Amino acid sequence: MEIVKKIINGDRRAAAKLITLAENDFDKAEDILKELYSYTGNALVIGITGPPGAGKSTITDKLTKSLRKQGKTVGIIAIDPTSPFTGGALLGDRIRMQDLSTDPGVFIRSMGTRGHLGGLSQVTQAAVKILDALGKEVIFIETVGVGQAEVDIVKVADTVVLITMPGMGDDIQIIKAGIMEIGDIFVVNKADKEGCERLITEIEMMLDLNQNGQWRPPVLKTIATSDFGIQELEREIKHHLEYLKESGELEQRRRESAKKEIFDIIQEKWKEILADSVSNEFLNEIVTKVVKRDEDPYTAVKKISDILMYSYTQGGKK
Ligand SMILES: Nc1nc2c(ncn2[C@@H]2O[C@H](COP(=O)(O)OP(=O)(O)OP(=O)(O)O)[C@@H](O)[C@H]2O)c(=O)[nH]1
Ligand SMILES: [Mg+2]
Repeated sequence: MEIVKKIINGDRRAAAKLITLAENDFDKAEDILKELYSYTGNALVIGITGPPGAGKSTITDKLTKSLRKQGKTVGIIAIDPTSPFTGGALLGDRIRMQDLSTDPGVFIRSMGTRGHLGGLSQVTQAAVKILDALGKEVIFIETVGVGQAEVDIVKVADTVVLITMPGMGDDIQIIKAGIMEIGDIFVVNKADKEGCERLITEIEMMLDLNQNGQWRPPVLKTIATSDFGIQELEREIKHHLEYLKESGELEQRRRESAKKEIFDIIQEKWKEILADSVSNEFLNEIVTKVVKRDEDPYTAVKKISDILMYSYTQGGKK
């Protein structure tokens, strides 16, 4: 396939086009992704997550610049939070990474969290593969760690860097809420602000309580805007990668990531079949019956499943 050849030869425009296709019409992208798959699996994937404004983009930018100095190529997938809470992030990200966007060794792609027909997680995983096949050696996924969907996205990364900052009021609550356990490396950014040491202590204490597995996440201090602590962060990322390889956890993680991807795709596919083969009218009727106790939800599901299976075997949809 022409586009596959182009991507593996480093054609950025072809890569950008395929990501757009995956966003707009996943079924069509799928045929190309199938062929691309054997050219993937070489990149190191780093998830950068944390509360809005913690410094994720600034840190990604600094790490990228350092990697570029070492001759490594980099891909960045920034998931733009489209909630009003963090609105305007897109412009901010663009401005902060402007000088990177002219570097042919760096590929930056922003993706919205809404309006995906194909499911964000599935599309992000496709984008990672596309950048991987394009030859990017390190791929960053930046996403705000506030919702389950965003947390799910970085779970596919080899290493997850959880960035936080002092002065968020009840700081620790934000990291406690579900994302704590996914951090392999903790960063307290904005160490130039008050409350940094206290936050570090709180995180350390929490890690002591939640210690599971052999890897004890380090807690680092950075001032991203002035490069302070960035080198150490880089060292820790390398250290974590070594640990992953030596302990066999890299393989385990990649297995889990593949499994998650398979299930994401199954879910999206069946959702599509559901939307295509069962009308809202019919669904509403069933719901009414269930509410009135004319039917139980289990039988309702059985009836819907029968329709789905029929649709599937009739080849109405893949
Ligand atoms: N004082 C101080 N400001 C910082 C530091 N790091 C980043 N900033 C500033 O904090 C603001 C937010 O930084 P970003 O890197 O955009 O944060 P982010 O986590 O990517 O933000 P979202 O993507 O909007 O969630 C910017 O104005 C940065 O210049 C730091 O270490 N100290
Ligand atoms: Mg950002």
